[in-house]
Amino acid sequence: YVIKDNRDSYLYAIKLVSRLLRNQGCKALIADDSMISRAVMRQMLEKQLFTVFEAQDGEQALTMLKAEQEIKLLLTDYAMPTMDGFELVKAVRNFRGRDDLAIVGLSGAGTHGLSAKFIKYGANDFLMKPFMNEEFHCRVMQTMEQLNLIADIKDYAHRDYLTGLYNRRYFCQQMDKLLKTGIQHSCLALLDLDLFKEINDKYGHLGGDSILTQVAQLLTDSFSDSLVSRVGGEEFAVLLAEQDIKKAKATFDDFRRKFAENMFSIDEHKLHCTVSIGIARCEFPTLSEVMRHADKALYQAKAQGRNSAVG
Ligand code: GH3
Ligand code: MG
Ligand code: MG
Ligand code: MG
Repeated sequence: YVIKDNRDSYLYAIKLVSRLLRNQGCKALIADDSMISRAVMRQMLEKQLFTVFEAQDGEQALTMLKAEQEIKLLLTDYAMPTMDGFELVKAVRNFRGRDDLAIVGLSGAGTHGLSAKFIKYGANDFLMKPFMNEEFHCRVMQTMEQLNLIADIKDYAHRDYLTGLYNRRYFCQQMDKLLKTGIQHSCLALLDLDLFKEINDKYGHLGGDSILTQVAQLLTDSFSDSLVSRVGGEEFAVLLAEQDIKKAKATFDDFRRKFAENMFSIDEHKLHCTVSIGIARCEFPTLSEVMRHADKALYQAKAQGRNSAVG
């Protein structure tokens, strides 16, 4: 890329590089029956830092997309043997949404009207062959930027701003889905920090915030394979893949002990905190019932003097 020596193009170059870097590690699939076309596109995609896969027809591409969930970009020709580009796009959109896979359709000259059809079937954009390198570059970058923006927006919607944990909205959505497919083999724990108001009173709201961030880190370190969420101000939920509630209780008792021994810090102050935990089996059909049982157990943990786990 040519970068002229002035401030605007310098800033543009920085933007371009940061966009390109987001492609690093991204997988792209080229579906085209022409070996030459595939080679040309491969070279350009590799320049854009993609890891490139190739398919010679629609059917082969479909098989690869089913096997490889990590492919984020599909470039597909229209005219191919066994399954054409339209059929491919239609079939792919049944299991890969626009928030998950970007598709650019391609076709040779003299096939007017194909762009609209490609887009109707679910492609994000269209390129006429032979294309200019610059147009290819711009369209691919723009399509990827849209995909990345959707990923960013989803992340904002699903995560809690302070701690980076999943938020209550995402937690409820996931739990509703999981309860429908059956998670009787799991237990849900609700964790509520003990006497957190006192921490806020003593160290201020920012001090309290810092503790919440440290708690989130402790939770993700301790339950890396579980769905961990911040479901309220100083309330957290952990979905543990453990059928036996006694074993789940033992796991959370260990965590509670570790939590009480942990040295938290607010600026130069060092302090200990405790947490109360209520555990319920996910054996009820709705989230509100599971939550009600976990909440009841949590209430009991508070009533029996806090710093305890009840299940
Ligand atoms: P208990 O042991 O009974 O749970 O006592 P508690 O003081 O923790 O009581 P309660 O659950 O009623 O109070 C929670 C406090 O958490 C109240 C609120 O000011 C504080 N809090 C909620 N969200 C945040 C937050 O985002 N940051 C900070 N710093 N504090 C928060
Ligand atoms: Mg072709
Ligand atoms: Mg609370
Ligand atoms: Mg509390």
